Amino acid sequence: MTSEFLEQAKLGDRRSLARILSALENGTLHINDAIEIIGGPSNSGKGHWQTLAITGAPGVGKSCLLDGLLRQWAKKGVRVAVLAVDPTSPRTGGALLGDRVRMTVVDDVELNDLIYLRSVATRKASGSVPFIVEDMTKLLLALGWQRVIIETVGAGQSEVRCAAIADRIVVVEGPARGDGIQAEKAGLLELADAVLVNKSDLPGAELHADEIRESFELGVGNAPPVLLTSAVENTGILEAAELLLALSSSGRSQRARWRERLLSHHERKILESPQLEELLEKLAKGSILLDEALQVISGGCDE
Ligand SMILES: Nc1nc2c(ncn2[C@@H]2O[C@H](COP(=O)(O)OP(=O)(O)OP(=O)(O)O)[C@@H](O)[C@H]2O)c(=O)[nH]1
Ligand SMILES: [Mg+2]
Repeated sequence: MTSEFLEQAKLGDRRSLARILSALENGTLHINDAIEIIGGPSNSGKGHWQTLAITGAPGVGKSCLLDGLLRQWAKKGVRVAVLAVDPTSPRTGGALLGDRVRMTVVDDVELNDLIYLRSVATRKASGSVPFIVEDMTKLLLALGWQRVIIETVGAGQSEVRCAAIADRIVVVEGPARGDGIQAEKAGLLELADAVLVNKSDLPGAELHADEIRESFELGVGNAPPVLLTSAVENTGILEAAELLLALSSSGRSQRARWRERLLSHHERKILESPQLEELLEKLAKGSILLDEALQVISGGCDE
């Protein structure tokens, strides 16, 4: 049954694709099995990025911006799939419908063949969300989608890790709010390959762009580009779409990103260890030490 759905999904059938992605989400299908059936990645990437994360505070305009960017990319014939991580943000309380309204590009019959939108229901997910996103991304690429965009709110560890699985990270900001660049924001900006300061139609956007550029001057090497955009007035979108499509990785973001990936994979190894239950039992009884348990999980135990 699975192979039939995969076959159909590869031919472009959206319902089959949705089913397969749900199976990954529910843990009833393992990504390696899916890839084996598909016969390996059909998408070699040709030197450009394949996955890009769009991240930033709730309500900065990520979805609206993405709508404009997708339109530009689709016009160039690029096939793009979007994974929106937990669009049921507290701000909008169940925004999947809201996102459908924002993503007007999916109603454009000339372009929507080239676009696929999918939300990742973090509350329903049975495993760790960054891994589910990573697996879904691999599957979409293997099925022939050229680029995968991950939209995630840039707050909270799990969300930042979802961004860190991507080849490139774009941080979306809003106009200045008078609080400068505090620690949490600096942490997110550290991961950025590019920054879009959105809502440039509102006061304070240029000021904030300058603040960010200034903060980047302190680092070594090339600073990531900082662009002003307005999703509602459709300004700066064309430039942003061009820039992002060919975006190279900022050397500066590499360390921060690999740190997140390393932590994610460490966690995955623990959560997916076949001995996990047994080890938890032993730890609870006090019959082994934490170090010993870690050793078993990492395969470093020769018993
Ligand atoms: N003035 C102005 N408002 C904007 C702009 N872009 C988005 N908005 C508004 O900002 C609000 C949030 O936009 P979204 O695109 O949903 O923001 P988001 O970052 O995707 O939000 P979450 O997914 O909930 O984190 C909406 O009411 C938009 O109309 C812009 O460029 N200028
Ligand atoms: Mg959104």
